[in-house]
Amino acid sequence: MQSQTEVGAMNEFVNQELPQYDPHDVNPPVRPRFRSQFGGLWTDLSNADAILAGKVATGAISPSEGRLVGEFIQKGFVLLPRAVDLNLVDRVLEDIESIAEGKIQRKASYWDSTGHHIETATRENTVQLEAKILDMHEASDSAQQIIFAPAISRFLNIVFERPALAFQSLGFIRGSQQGVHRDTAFVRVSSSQEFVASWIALEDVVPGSGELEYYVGSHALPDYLFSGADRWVKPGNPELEGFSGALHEMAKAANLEFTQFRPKKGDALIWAAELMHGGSQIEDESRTRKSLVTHYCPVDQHPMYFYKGNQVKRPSVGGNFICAERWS
Ligand SMILES: O=C(O)CCC(=O)C(=O)O
Ligand SMILES: [Fe+2]
Repeated sequence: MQSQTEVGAMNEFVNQELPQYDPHDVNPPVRPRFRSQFGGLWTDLSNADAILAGKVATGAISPSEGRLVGEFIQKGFVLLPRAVDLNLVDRVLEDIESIAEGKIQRKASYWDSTGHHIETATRENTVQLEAKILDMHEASDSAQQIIFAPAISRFLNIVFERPALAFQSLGFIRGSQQGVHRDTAFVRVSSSQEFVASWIALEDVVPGSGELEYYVGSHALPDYLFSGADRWVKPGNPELEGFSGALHEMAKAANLEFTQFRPKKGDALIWAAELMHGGSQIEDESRTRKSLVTHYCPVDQHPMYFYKGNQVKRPSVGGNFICAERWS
């Protein structure tokens, strides 16, 4: 037996009024649809609220999980305070130290005065401009423990309705200072809207450190198409220069709130593929902003880098899976 509260979750949808319709028409008056022409998760469907209420009513998820997912549907992100055990965060920090010392081999992507590089991670290059340690989750059990911490894993499984595949992670020691973007322009997955990202704070984030920032509800704004039609941006497309500015304009025209994320160590934020976000300018050069960002899709989907071959999906924590890109 379900409790009254859970069954009650469905009430407002049971006798929902239908749009005006002609009963003799040969087509139905209701057509659930995705906002994006490229599809999405069930949380992106026009009837997501009814599906969510149904999950609560049938006991598939708890009322408090329902509230969390409701927020995600509406705002395009959700905060999971203290999602990760602090001892585990310390172990991930130790692994980052081992990566900087070369005891664990990982690549870092960074910029310097001579351009962009992807090279073996070192203490020096991991603090360069826009430096990220690539796919540390593949080499670190502790990283897998935190990217699939129980609260994160549960949330992923609810929005994906199946196990998650962590297919890309970026370890930051300093703020990224990346302009506002939507990950759907760059992160290529076979079903382009079916992924989310998590941002796990590896330390308390302080003002001026280049905080993550985002427009609340911006995932629901229209698709941004490159060359008028494309989901993904080709490297070197000159439109890329105006991308960030165009997104700021769209979000401002819709009067969306722009927020900076100042989490405590162990807090996690999960955002939808279409949320507009970026890294703010670093005001205080002495500040680090240690964080781990991970992109996940449902396990039956493939990141597009699979075309290179040799990639495998390996079982990981909580019934979820991991894979990683091969950087040659
Ligand atoms: O952490 C940041 O500053 C931004 C990271 C980001 O946008 C991403 O990895 O997709
Ligand atoms: Fe991003």
